[in-house]
Amino acid sequence: MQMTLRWYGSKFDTVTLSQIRQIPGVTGVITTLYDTVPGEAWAPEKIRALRKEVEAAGLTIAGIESVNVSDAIKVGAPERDAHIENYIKTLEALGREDIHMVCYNFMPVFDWTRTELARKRPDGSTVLAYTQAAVDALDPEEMFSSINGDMNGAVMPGWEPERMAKVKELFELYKDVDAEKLFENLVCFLQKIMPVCDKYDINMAIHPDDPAWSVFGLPRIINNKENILRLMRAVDNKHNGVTFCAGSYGTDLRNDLPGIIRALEGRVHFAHVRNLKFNTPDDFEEAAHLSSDGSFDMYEIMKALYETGFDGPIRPDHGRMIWGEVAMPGYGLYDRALGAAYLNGLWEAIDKAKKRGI
Ligand SMILES: [Mn+2]
Repeated sequence: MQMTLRWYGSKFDTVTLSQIRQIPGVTGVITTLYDTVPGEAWAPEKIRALRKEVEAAGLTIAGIESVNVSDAIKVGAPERDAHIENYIKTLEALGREDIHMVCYNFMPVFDWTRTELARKRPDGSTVLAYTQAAVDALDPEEMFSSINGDMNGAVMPGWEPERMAKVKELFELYKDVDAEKLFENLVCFLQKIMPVCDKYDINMAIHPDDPAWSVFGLPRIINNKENILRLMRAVDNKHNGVTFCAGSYGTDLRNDLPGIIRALEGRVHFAHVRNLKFNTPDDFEEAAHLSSDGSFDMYEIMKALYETGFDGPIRPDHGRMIWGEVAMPGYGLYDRALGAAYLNGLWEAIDKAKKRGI
């Protein structure tokens, strides 16, 4: 595995590449071009410039999170074919820059959903949190304004104001798209991009839905073992793979996280490893990465990755806001650096125990 950190680019991130370079064991970043619009092809020279910037700091681009899929592709609108052609051009350009992992999601309208971006924990840190009662009491537009007020001036991916201004239109677009239709559109998209992925050895890694159930009546299709295995079988190509995100699959306590990893052996191309603390089954907050701070057994998650031969990029996920840091919620430096060190420690212990036959 390669330990990485998500980085939003020098224009948008409060964390610098030189800070990331000093986290022990972190050798790469997961990044993207933030001034692109889903459906457009990325300019090869911008990818080249981004790569040069990252490499000049002594790091590599370990993968892209994300090349976003347009709503037209998700709903099967008339512009779909043109957008898929552009997606293919983007993949070609990434392949030529020696980038071989692309994360994406197929969530309708909203990317991840949280109801609070700064819930206070007993240790004084603040974290992202979700409570179903709050979602049930809100309509989607109110949801956006309540989240937007709490972003520390940052723009969260998937929650861009221009996009949220059109929430009503977006809901309209998805009104005839049920889970089955969405799944069909996903399969169609993957079948069309697999040849270019084969040519450039690009591992596509679908991010699960977060939370792992329907929000505001919108369909969710990547949320448990059965559904993700169905997608793996529907497009049975190694390049059709998965981002294993502990904090997303883990929102549903019925999901057995190490079991999902083991069922996906050979198809997990990227891992987001973080911990959640459940107060009730539908109220959770993001915890420190350590097992003891949350509800997941992080050792078993790392062991399942190790034992299935996982060799892709991995990153700590949302961190708590600690030590007075002001940053994009979930994406400060300090707690994610602690997370990376902890995950590296677990990996080293598992690796040495295996090699010594313990
Ligand atoms: Mn994730």
